[in-house]
Amino acid sequence: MPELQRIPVSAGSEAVCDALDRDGACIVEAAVCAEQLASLNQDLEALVAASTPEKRTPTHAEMARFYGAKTIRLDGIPGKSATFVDFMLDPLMHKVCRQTLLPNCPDYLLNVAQLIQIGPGETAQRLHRDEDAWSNMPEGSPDLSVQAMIALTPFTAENGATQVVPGSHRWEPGRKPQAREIVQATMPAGSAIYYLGKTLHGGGANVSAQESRRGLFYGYVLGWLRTGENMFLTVPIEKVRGMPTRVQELLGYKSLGGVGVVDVGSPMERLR
Ligand SMILES: O=C(O)CCC(=O)C(=O)O
Ligand SMILES: [Fe+2]
Repeated sequence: MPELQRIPVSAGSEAVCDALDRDGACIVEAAVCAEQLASLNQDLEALVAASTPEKRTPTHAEMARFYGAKTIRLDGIPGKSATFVDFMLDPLMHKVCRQTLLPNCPDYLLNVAQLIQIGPGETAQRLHRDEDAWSNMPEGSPDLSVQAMIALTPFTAENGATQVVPGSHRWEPGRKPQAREIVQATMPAGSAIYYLGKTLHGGGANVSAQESRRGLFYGYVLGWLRTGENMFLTVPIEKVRGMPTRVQELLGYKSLGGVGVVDVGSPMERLR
């Protein structure tokens, strides 16, 4: 039975990078301190309470299934939690990004920062690689992304702890995991699972009667995974609203699967 290495945050980035290199994932114990944990939950509590899975705007059925029927997702967390903005400067993730991403880019960018609350009755998310968001990358491409899922509430086998397939970051294309190769990232609130964009994983099923599992999912990508010009800032949105649909799409207001989303759905909603 494979296992995820559990690394105390005090062990530092080398231990984390070694585990990521070997297993593609590891658990960092107490990745956020008790005060930050309380404060992250406090910043986001009211927004979660005001949200439901139906409030999202996925572009098509497959994305809706991927995001979950009983799962609340809030994106754009830096605009919603001042604590998260502070936490973005926490050195551990940056040391990991330096080692994993900087060999292939001059700097990296925040790729996603999303609260994911899996409610009772949710089924397991399909196992996937986050890098598959950029489909058609040639085999042997460098690591495109690094991410962490911080447990904001305890992650248990019953409430939907993330499922992970250790070692799958090195698998040949098409290899399917056996049940015995899948482990769950059970951990107390405040711990986090770090994983590479090439590692197979997915949200777990929540079979509990009434316990929601709340996680904060964030990560970084190679900084050149973007357009040359930043059209969102160079072309005022009020002008974009009056442009032909195809032009709006070409300016970036069309999401491609999970890439370029707003409220985990189409940015076109912002133009209506
Ligand atoms: O909720 C989780 O545990 C994982 C979610 C995930 O992998 C994703 O949405 O890409
Ligand atoms: Fe994922």
